[in-house]
Amino acid sequence: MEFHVITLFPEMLDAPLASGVVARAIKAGLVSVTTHALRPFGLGSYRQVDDAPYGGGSGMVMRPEPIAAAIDQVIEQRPGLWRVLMTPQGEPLDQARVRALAARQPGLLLLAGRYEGIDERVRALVDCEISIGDYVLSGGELPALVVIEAVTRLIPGVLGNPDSIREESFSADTLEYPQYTRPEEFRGMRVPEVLLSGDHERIRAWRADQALARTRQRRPDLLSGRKSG
Ligand code: JD8
Repeated sequence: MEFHVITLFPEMLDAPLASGVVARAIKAGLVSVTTHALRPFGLGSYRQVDDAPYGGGSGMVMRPEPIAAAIDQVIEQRPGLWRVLMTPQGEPLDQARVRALAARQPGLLLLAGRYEGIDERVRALVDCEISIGDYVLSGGELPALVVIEAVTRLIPGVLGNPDSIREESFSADTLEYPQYTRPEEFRGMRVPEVLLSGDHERIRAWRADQALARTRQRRPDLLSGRKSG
């Protein structure tokens, strides 16, 4: 799977891609991430990529021509990439959408903007628009990294243990059960007796019950689409 990112700040992607699951997947040749600097596509000797909004107002808007030129160059190199605009107005990212993105071959072209926004006509140049959540960020780079990490985790061979993928797909509709490791007692708080019992059926039932109770308490919205919820 290939990820390409068009951005004014390619260096913002370096550190997050240099460690952890994504770094390992890159080293193993399971994914590649290529950043494409937008600045060289800017207009004039100042390589301008933004301009004042028609109709007035504060802040600058990204001009469409540099973005179009960058997209065209990447697509010429790599036809078939699914073009994704990162934007607060996009479809909300959830695990189902991550799975759908992971199925796009040969990969994704993620467009990470800056400034107050992007010229509306850029929407005609992409295949979909995605938001990572209802909060304000300064640009699309962190959202692009979120997409890269979430999608990479689903690529076969990236996570060592296939059991964890199955458990994670379960935890997309309920929250995780409480987890404990050593010591048995920490600052007066004991590990629940059932987890020390060695009774695997009781443990399984306790965890299922805890996951459901915690989900009801904290995220009832996750249960609303459920048959037995
Ligand atoms: C792309 C520019 C900043 C957006 C004024 C300052 C996604 N979930 C999300 N939150 N924020 C973004 C996001 C923000 C961006 C850009 C993504 C490009 N900005 C602008 C409009 C309002 N701010 C995002 N995905």
